[in-house]
Amino acid sequence: NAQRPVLLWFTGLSGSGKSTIAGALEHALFQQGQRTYLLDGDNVRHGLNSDLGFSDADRVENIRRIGEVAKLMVDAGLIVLAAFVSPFRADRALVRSLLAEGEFIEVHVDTPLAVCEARDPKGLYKKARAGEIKHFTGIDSDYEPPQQLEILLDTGKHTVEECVEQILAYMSANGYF
Ligand code: GGZ
Repeated sequence: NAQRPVLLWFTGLSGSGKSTIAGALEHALFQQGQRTYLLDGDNVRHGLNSDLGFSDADRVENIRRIGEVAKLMVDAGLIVLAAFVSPFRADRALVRSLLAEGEFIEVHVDTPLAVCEARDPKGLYKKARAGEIKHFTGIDSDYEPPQQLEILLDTGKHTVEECVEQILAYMSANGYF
């Protein structure tokens, strides 16, 4: 029952639940004995990409580097989970193109802006509305929803646990474990 290495790419707005769902999925995979690694802003933007901000050009470079690192981890045999806003379609397509067929699963955490803004767990939307943060995704910077995707998570209708179950079902049905 060996695992098949893959990159699960979570895209969605700030506050959409990407990291929460990816973290819960990683926990479930760990319980099954799978070897995983979770890449997110907390372990990438403070280190590898600490020289990058949130201009369009910096986001492009952020995603490019993460894609290259994730590819190395997939080559090492891991199930890699990446949770980044990754607002631009072309950047997600570039990461997809780095990986072999079936090694990239794009997951859209499709939480409406109004819901993310109402949650505002870090108070960032409030600051963005006040003009204290510039280029904030959904406010004054674009988010391009996926057209090419493997999994759509309707977080308005489903709990975190149900979203995790949906992803596990996809992975099982497609022979990842
Ligand atoms: C979007 C921003 C911004 C701006 C800071 N726009 O909810 P969070 O806090 O924890 O997740 C967001 C995170 C986005 O970093 P990513 O590396 O995922 O972005 S990208 O893929 O676009 O490169 C948010 C915080 O950083 N944050 N400023 N202007 N999110």
